[in-house]
Amino acid sequence: MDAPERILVTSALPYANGPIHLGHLAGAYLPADIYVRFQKLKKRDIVFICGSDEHGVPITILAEKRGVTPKAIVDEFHKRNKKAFEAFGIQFDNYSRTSLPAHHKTSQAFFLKLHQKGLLTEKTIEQFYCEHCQRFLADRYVEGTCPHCKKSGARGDQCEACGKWIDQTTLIEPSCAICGTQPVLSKTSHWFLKLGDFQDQIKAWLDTKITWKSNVLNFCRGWLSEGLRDRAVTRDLSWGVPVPLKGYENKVLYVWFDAPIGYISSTVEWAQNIGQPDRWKDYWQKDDTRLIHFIGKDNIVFHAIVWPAILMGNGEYILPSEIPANEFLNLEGEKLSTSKNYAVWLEDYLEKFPPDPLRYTLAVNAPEAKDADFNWTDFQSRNNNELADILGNFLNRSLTFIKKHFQGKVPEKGTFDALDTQMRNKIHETRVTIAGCLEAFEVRKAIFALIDLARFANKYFNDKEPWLTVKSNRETCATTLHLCAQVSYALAILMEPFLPFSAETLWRMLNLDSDIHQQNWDDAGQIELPVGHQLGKLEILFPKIEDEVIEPEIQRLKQIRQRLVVKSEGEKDSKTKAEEPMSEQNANVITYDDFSKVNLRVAKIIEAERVPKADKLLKIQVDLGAEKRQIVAGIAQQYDPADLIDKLVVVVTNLQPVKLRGVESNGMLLAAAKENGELSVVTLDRAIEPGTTVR
Ligand code: B3M
Ligand code: ZN
Repeated sequence: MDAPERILVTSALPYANGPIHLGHLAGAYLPADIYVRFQKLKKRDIVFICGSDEHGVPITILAEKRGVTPKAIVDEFHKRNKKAFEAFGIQFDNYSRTSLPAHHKTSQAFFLKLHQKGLLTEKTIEQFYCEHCQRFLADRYVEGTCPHCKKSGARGDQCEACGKWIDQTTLIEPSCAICGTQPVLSKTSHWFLKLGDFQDQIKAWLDTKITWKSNVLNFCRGWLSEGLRDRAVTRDLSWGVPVPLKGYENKVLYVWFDAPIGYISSTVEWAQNIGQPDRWKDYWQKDDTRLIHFIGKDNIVFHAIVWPAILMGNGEYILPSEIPANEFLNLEGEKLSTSKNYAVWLEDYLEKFPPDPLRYTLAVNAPEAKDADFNWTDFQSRNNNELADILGNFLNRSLTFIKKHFQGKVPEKGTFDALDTQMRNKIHETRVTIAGCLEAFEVRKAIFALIDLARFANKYFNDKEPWLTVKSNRETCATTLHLCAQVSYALAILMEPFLPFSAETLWRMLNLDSDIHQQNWDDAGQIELPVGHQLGKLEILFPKIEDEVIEPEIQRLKQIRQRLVVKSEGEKDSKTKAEEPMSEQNANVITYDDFSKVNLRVAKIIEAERVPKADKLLKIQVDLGAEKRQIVAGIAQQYDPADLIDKLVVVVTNLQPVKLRGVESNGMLLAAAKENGELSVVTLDRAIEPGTTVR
């Protein structure tokens, strides 16, 4: 495919009703970020757009459960998710929010235009109404048994168990998600997009997309063969974009109507921020722009059918060029579940580990063609056996050798023998292979090619035996290490899209003061470090991850899995409430013996300080009467170290010690944890000797 004039990349706008987890990253964010970073190194005109999806029922339900406003929810998660993405190196050019007035205006204009063009139709339909809550139950406000697979816990829009879309009135034993009351059917009016009218147009358009991934095309074919039907684009809710029509003052646009328009609003905001307010039009209205939507597979129908129909109906915008949808990521062999807390949350991960090993593991296991699995053992071995032992090892041994035997300066290059030439050619090949894979959205193959270059380079180093030639043939030795320095330079550029933080460190080690993120992709293997160039200070790029830090992560997930098995055996028909966190009631009962295994003691805090680069962690020294101990606690956002001194707290003393951010923690401090992550340390209400048992 010819290079387009410009590229607009979007990642699905995450709902601002919870934190980001690994499943999100693997599907819509990391592959997009890798692609965009690569295209930026290729010096393409490209913009990467995202933002929070701040409307919809998942948000209002959570707000009601917490007794706060939807605005409080989205404010919190917008901020947290934006920060977590940044810390993970996902470099959006703009991260907007759909609750902004500008987005409301754009969405309303879209709606009105379709309305004026006769592409919407009004219908009076029957909907469930909860007489207790006195309102219509939109989407997930109603739950029941799925009419297709007969599993309980299906919601008014979709069944999670079988994935089928549901007409809420067909739910068996429906109940209100908030109060549990059985709702009644009542009449209400809504506007529908006449999607059926777009059947031929959508089909003809999709028929031209022969290079699209088969998962996307098959999914669409399924929908088309059933015949596209009109879809309601308004809802009986008070949170969302108000419907701009008389008589609809109490209704809002359906979240899936306004959310994709959020891509446009976010691009408009980006253009304003860079001081070129009309620039967004180039990306949305010029035919020589390639529009690429990175999404997870659950979003295919919206992006490949409904959204293009809305764009066709509007007529002023280009259509998506590519929709590289990914399959799902499982966790330790089980389906991820946010409501059961069976997930690895990005914020938690970043408290304990650096970003790049996760970027690497998720890229190697990208769920491109089928569902994939993340497990901690694999994560650990990918880091230790591949990043550290292959990539890190090559860089470390080469650069250390140059430091030791060539005063840290890039050695002279002599004549190349066959092996040298092979090594040099391998750099070129790898650059071309990775580029080809990334153009085709094949992140897995691309990262395999990267690690393969490092593997080849290690073998080259071994075969050249520079530790012998340094004495026997210094010119050959210099040539070998000259080439190793050039491979290191090329590796820094080639790894930037995948491992941007390590690429930065490597750039520093090579003593280059330019910005690695601004380099030119095609320089890898072409531009060389000059002979005599002085290397910088060497660092370990990929520290090994020890069993003792991985074990607690494995155990946490295992415990949740066990609890879920007990739960699903024990309560076949009881109703599951939407977004219900694991509560004490449904966790299984333990015996007194189990409880007595936990050793709890009174401790007095004698010292506390922040852990560098971990904004949640405090390093605390406690007095336990007979001994003193160090504990790392995740309370730095609620407590100033100074305020903790002399506090009497409760500590679990017989936990296996762990290392958090490289700092040993020998025990756990008890704290009350609110759902929003806020913590309150458990203290004693009178002076008790440190070391006293707590029961
Ligand atoms: N917020 C759904 C999701 O997070 C939705 C994506 C919107 S993209 C326009 O899966
Ligand atoms: Zn109710």
